[in-house]
Amino acid sequence: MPDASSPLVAIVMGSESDLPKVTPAMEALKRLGVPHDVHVASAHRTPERAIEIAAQARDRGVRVIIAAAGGAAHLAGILAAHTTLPVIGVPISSGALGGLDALLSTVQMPSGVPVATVAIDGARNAGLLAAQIIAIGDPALAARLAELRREMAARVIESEAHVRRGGP
Ligand code: RP5
Repeated sequence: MPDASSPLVAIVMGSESDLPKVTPAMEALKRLGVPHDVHVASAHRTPERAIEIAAQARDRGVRVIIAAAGGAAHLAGILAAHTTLPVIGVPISSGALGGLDALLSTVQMPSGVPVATVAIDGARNAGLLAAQIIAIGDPALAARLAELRREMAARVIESEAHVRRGGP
């Protein structure tokens, strides 16, 4: 039975080796106060476990799933096939093709089973997008997201002043 501390976002990565590139999603969710948990499950090496995570997510109170994988990245797709929760795919750069393989494997879903795919190694945006989806029904979270945008804008404005003063 979900309670107030139950994870709202489940982050799934295909391998522990993906962790450094997935961490920005965790940091974004932590900054915004969105409870989340983390799983390692592979569409190819542990397909039953990946399916189980997707199939159980809604009953655990999860509202959005983030799926990060590299190479022939079928993780987001297999999770999306086993839940109607929104799935955000993060293609991870690795190997000979530098993430283009993962991007195409993640983004090119068949009609009827969507995966919202962010940029290669775009885990931070995946975390922010998950928070924005949840904020549709959470005004306090929406306010924290708006504050984050104001901080970002202030940094850009400050950087312009810095550049005009002569740069680094
Ligand atoms: C993918 O293969 C994983 O998501 C990872 O990006 C890549 C390499 O995995 P390891 O061989 O490092 O476990 O399934």
